[in-house]
Amino acid sequence: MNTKSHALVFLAALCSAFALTGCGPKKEEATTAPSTTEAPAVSREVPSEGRAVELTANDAMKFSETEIRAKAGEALAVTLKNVGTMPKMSMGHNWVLVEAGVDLNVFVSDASTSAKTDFVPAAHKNQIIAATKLLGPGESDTVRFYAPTKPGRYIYLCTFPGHFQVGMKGILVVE
Ligand SMILES: [Cu+2]
Repeated sequence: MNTKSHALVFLAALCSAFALTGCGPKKEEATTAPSTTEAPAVSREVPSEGRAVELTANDAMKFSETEIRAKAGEALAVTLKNVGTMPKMSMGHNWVLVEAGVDLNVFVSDASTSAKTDFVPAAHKNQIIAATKLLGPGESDTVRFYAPTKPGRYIYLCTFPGHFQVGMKGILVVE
């Protein structure tokens, strides 16, 4: 009798411990549904909507579009979809638009050591106009931003180590 009630007390304690540590439903990451987020390392004004521009990235380390045209100051909503099948750890992709005049060698070198921030170099955040999340196979992300007000050619790239060097880049032409 005594043992039994002890067991019950123990069980009750165990249950409340679980309740405290949280056994509730876990938040699941959507892997296929497009998500709209603000850029991870950018603190700029974000338009509530923008002209949709869609690109894909693949296992061959190429963007489907290597040139995007926009009007100065235009609100854009760029969606990148990773249509590859290789794991994110070895073949992740993102889309990062940088300011004109940035030393890309330094930028890319710093990006390659920024694994903790998904290869978006925090030290260069002021040079980043927009950036999607780092995407695994089948994932997509949309980033909204205002195109620069100054006409010119702005480089975008994937900052996953080695991808820029093999040509995973393009140009936003602001007119
Ligand atoms: Cu890439």
